[in-house]
Amino acid sequence: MKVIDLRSDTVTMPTDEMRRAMFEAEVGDDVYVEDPTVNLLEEKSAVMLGKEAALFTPSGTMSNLLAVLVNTRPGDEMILGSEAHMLAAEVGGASALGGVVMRTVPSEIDGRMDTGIIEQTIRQDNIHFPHSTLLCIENTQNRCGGRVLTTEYTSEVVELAKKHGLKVHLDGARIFNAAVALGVPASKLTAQVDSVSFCLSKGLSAPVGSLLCGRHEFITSARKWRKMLGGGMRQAGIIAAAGIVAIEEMVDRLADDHANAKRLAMGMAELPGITIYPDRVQTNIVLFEPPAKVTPQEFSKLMEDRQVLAKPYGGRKIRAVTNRMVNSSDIEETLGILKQIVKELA
Ligand code: TLP
Repeated sequence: MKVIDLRSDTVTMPTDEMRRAMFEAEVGDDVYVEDPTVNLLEEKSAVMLGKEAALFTPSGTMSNLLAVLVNTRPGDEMILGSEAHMLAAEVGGASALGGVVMRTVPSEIDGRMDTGIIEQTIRQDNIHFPHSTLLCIENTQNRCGGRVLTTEYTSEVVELAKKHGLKVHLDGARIFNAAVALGVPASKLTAQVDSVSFCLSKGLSAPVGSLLCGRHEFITSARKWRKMLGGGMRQAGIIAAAGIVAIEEMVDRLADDHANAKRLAMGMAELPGITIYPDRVQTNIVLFEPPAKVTPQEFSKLMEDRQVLAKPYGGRKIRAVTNRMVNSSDIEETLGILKQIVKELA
């Protein structure tokens, strides 16, 4: 029986075309910037996100950390949302390796931070205070349920940061989901920020990798930091080749994941005891709460016993992420299974 894996879009397997491209990839030593396939992936990524340059890294976590390391000095303060992935799930790297204080502004249900609160949070010049040097935003906002930040909001935040001399880094692990949801090119959502990271191995289905994009000097500095972190890769064109297929062929299909997520949420809304807000589902992430008599852990175990995987996601929440390995009939099957579980619990 097929396992319907909704734990994350990171579970997507490379396509046949990716495997072919990997097999045929022309490679060189990327530490000498001599891998033509890595160079091509970096050039194409920079263009797609409206930046001067890009750097291929092993993970979104490393790309985000590099943005912190380049833009801050130990003792500085960075401002980010209380639900930011960089705060919640990147092992405290900014603090442990960058010596940076992470100061939060509440993440709203729609993934934004209130700009008034951001402004109050930015430090004045005072001998006692750390310097606020970096503001981080996330699009789509994972822990708020894949919420999309608009171009207007991004511009507003960047303008505010500029006014106070802060750099802005965008954790765009799922920026192409945001672009597809809004029907705009990704560059429209990223042109304003100083740097942006995005992931190849989530909905885009590549096996490994992330890109960090920004100005030439920024990327030169990030390249040096990447080496220090042990991220200097050699014939990395083997994996970059799959990344090129990901950005060229896999973006438009994200709309299917979004439609499946919406259908899943709408179907769940009809099940007694499940708390879900289908209107909040904009991309491929569905957050819901199980009936009150079970914990999220117990409920996801009941799902797992029936071959449907989803993750408890803090508090009462469970997260289901639609992805290329799950089609619309799997979604119907999931809804049937959930209906059965809810009935048995009643
Ligand atoms: N997110 C993963 C992990 O938390 C397990 C997931 O399943 O959602 N930024 C955002 C917004 C992310 O969601 C993630 C990964 C990252 C950065 C980090 O990327 P990786 O996993 O490549 O280090």
